[in-house]
Amino acid sequence: MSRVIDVLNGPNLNLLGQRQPEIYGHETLADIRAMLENRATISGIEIGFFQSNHEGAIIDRIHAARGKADGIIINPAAHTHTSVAILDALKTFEGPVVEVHLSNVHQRETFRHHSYVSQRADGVIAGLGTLGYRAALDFLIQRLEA
Ligand code: CA2
Repeated sequence: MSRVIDVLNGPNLNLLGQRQPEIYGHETLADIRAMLENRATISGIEIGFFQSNHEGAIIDRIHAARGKADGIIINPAAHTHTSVAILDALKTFEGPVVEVHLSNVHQRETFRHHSYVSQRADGVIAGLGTLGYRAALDFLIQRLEA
């Protein structure tokens, strides 16, 4: 049975590549998805890919990943800094979780310095742009193959 990594993206990330390229770069979410799918295919892994502007939809997707996905990569976007509900949902997921941020949140406003999600994440990547998603996938593949 093929392994599945679910990649979840929070609010406004659908606009990636269209606004604020000085912070978030020029690549779109579709570019990230294609890059991850290419990498995953080599290892016979399936990528689930999801973006929502709604907190509840992200929580529903995390619940759906339980018993189905083997790992989660999540960029919760602004929910990172506010959402105990996403943290609680991730605590119900049994596999490894990597939290990714395109920007270096620690160089930005102080309200971005705290993440609720980090308490559950096995790893946290910030400031590497889209490469952060790729690094997260490499980590999860290595964990799955171990
Ligand atoms: O750096 C990241 O990946 C963030 O998770 C992005 C969030 C921000 O609230 C976090 O503090 C850090 C914001 C995502 C907004 O995405 C946009 C993309 C294009 C244009 C405008 C916003």
